[in-house]
Amino acid sequence: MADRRTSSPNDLRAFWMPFTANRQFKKAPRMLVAASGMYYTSADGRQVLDGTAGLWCCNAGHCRPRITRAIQEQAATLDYAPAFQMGHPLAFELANRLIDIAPDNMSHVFFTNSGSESVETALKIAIAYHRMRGEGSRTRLIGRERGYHGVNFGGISVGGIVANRRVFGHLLPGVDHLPHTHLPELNAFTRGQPEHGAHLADELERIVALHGADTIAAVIVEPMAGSTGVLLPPKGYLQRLREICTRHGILLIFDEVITGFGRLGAPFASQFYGVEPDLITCAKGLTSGVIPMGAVMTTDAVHDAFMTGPEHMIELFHGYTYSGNPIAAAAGIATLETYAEEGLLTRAAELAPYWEDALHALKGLPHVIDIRNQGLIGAIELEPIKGAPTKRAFTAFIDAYEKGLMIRTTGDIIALSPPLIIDKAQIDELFGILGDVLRGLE
Ligand code: PXG
Repeated sequence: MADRRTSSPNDLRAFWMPFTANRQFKKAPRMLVAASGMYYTSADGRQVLDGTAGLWCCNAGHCRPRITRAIQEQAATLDYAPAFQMGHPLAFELANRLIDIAPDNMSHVFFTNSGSESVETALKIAIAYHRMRGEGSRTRLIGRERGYHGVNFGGISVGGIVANRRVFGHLLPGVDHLPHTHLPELNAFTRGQPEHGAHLADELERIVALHGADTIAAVIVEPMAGSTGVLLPPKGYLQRLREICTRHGILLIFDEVITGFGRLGAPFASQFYGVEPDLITCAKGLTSGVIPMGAVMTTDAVHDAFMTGPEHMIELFHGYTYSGNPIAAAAGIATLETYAEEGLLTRAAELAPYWEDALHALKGLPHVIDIRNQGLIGAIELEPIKGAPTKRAFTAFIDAYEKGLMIRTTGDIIALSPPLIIDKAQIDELFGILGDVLRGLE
């Protein structure tokens, strides 16, 4: 039998890869075989600096011993426990620890296995919440243009990325969208939060006037939109959104799948921006990306609305086989311990000025039309090649990988989100390579 650990499989046909140019990849595969700290090892034996924390998830860096050990020990102690009508201690412990670092108004946690599932869960809780309170007409969901909320039907319905929606039929009915907040003509090359655009939150008033507040269950936004190319909230925007939701009895959901767990310099973006939503979705950094796990956090008010009726009855008909899975919970606890021990949930705030200067020093390089940043996030927007959108950024991605740096691209935007353990020398290394890549672009 072939060695299953081989780094060069000889047949790539069966695996239909997610969000990947499958044919291009299979002609020139990019295989990773190991990782440690800030670096991947490629199949051809090169060290590749991780400029993206995997897919925005490995916030503690790679193969951290405490997390590895916790998973190994848990797998040998209690591998699985039924998630429904049974419990195990680690899921309760992780929920409590999450609430300890969450915004003050959060007090309950529902576990899922991914960001997409967290989004579906939050949307369902929002609609059911109103129903529980006798406001069953509130079923409408409001998302935002250029929003990304995962790939399931609820998430792509409230999401606003056309390629993720276009070929999948009618999606959910009763959904409307706020305008996105990307105003490059006013805000290009802003450091941190842009000055212009808070007024775009008032579009929610227009949507309320159009549909009636009594038909709207929730508004869902990413406090900082990651996938669509790092779109920061204009100053005052999130505050206004919060005020309008409160005034009309609409729940506000922050999708913190990317911003959760220290990315901006506080545990959650809600704390960073000083705005408290009614529900928070998270995943990714919850286990530093090591084991699939997500969560929805919510307030007493939302949770308690369900705690009525006879006590032997299930209050919320929703959940997953792997909700709060023991091995995922062990990974989550070890991850939060690693974050606490190393101060990682606030480290981005310390490094942000250095990061910002290094990133904005790329201004003036060929084709760079905007640079954006917050915490340990950065984006470089490139002028698209006429008639071939995305090609320039994709070329940069391949070239960076070959030069020893992992970046992400979306459209013609390069996104950066390194593990929160990155140090200043590695920031210099990252922007050194990226500068070379940009200077070489046609
Ligand atoms: N919400 C947000 C805000 C996300 O960013 C999801 C939900 C879905 O999470 P799952 O775990 O179902 O993938 C995400 C995921 C990228 C990139 O490069 C972003 C995500 C995933 C993969 C790549 O921008 N975001």
